[in-house]
Amino acid sequence: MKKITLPYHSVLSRPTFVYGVATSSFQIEGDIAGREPCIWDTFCEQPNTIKDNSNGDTACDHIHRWQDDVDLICELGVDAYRFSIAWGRVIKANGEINHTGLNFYIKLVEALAKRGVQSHVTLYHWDLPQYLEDKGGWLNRETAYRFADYAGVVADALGSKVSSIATLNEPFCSAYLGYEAGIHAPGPQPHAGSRRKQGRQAAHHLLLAHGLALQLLRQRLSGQNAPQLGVVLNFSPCHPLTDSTADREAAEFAHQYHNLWYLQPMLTGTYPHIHNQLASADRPSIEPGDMDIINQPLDFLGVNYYTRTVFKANEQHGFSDVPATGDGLTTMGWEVYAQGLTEILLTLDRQFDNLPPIYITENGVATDDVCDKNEVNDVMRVDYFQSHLLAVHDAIEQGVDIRGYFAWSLMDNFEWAEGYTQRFGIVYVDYATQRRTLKNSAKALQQLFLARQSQHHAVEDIC
Ligand code: IFM
Repeated sequence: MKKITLPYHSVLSRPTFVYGVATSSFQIEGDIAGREPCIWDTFCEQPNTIKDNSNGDTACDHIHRWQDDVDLICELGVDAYRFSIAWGRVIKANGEINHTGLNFYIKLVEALAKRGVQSHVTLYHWDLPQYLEDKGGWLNRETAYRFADYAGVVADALGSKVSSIATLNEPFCSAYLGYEAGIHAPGPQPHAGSRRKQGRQAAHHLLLAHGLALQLLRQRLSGQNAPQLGVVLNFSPCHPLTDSTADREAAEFAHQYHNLWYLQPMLTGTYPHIHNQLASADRPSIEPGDMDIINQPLDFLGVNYYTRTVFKANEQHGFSDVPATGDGLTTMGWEVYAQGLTEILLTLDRQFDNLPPIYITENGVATDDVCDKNEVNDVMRVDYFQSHLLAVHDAIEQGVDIRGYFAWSLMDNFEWAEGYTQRFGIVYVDYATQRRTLKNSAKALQQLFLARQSQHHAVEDIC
């Protein structure tokens, strides 16, 4: 079986570097009866939205199997587990708290803590309650205020028990894929302006939600047990297809549109300058004071990285992406491009002098896994983790402050518009029986984590 090895002097080998695995609520929980329906339940019911016509009704049935899943997480030897809370499992349509739902997360966090595993919580990983979508969803400014209310409830219940709270996961996907490209829930809305306008408006309200929630979390959670507060964003280096000026400008436009549109307002209170190049009808409505609310201090930035993106000029939209070709693509059709992780980390580090410490909050690959006699030999995933961990090492060596790494994902799960056709897990899920099997990549990571722990204990003994 292939192993993952790290340079032995690396920060990545130190006990203070946090290793974990990640999931999200809608992708694994199931149990729709225990929560309010969300935009993904509605989206899955529409024809031609999900590749295999599936939904999240059962997913990995984590709600019923969470104790076994906690055992699995602990068996891996991780320091931390990153998961999200389903807003609609915690706040009912009438605004009351769903105590059964909230207790589920409290029990989960307590069970992890008992076994020495940190909880890293994300408040919003795309499952907006349908009752809020019915009032306009992220196109309605009020949703941002409801998000802050929800954040307050989670802060009171869990704030002192978790290591970190991230407001949003990948608002790019919620805004751009959801409203602008229309391939994710809820899809573009009739009578709400151009798609670009909808995408930009949704993004602005997500940013506002982030700022309002952070202000409130910061007020309520201080002192010794206060968790680190931050956000999780996805990044992909944007490369031009050719060296032509038009393609290079297209790649720069895409970089600002996709990578900087969220981080820059959070860190500086300003949108990237292509904001001014957009037609005025496509720009988001911004109220006085919004940018100051969005610009809150961050304790950490979560970076999700999967691949790079190549762009070419497109007269109508300014840029269009060029699908990857060639050998060695993942089953998502994505190129394996580990050096892109070092590149984007350095780019951000050089651009923002107030960049907070970074956690790699997602990194992983979908492959064609087959479970044969209880073995899944996912060599490509082992290689992927190996090369991307070395890319993190390179970024650290060049001065980027990176504190942890979370593999995406703990287990195979509902991959949004791809349904269950894509397997990102380090644990194989047989959906017919819900049986979990450690893939060889899980065993390789396990060896790495356990060896690091025993090294640490050995040093402690000597001291
Ligand atoms: O599965 C998703 C996750 O929900 C968000 N980041 C990207 C992953 C892989 O597409």
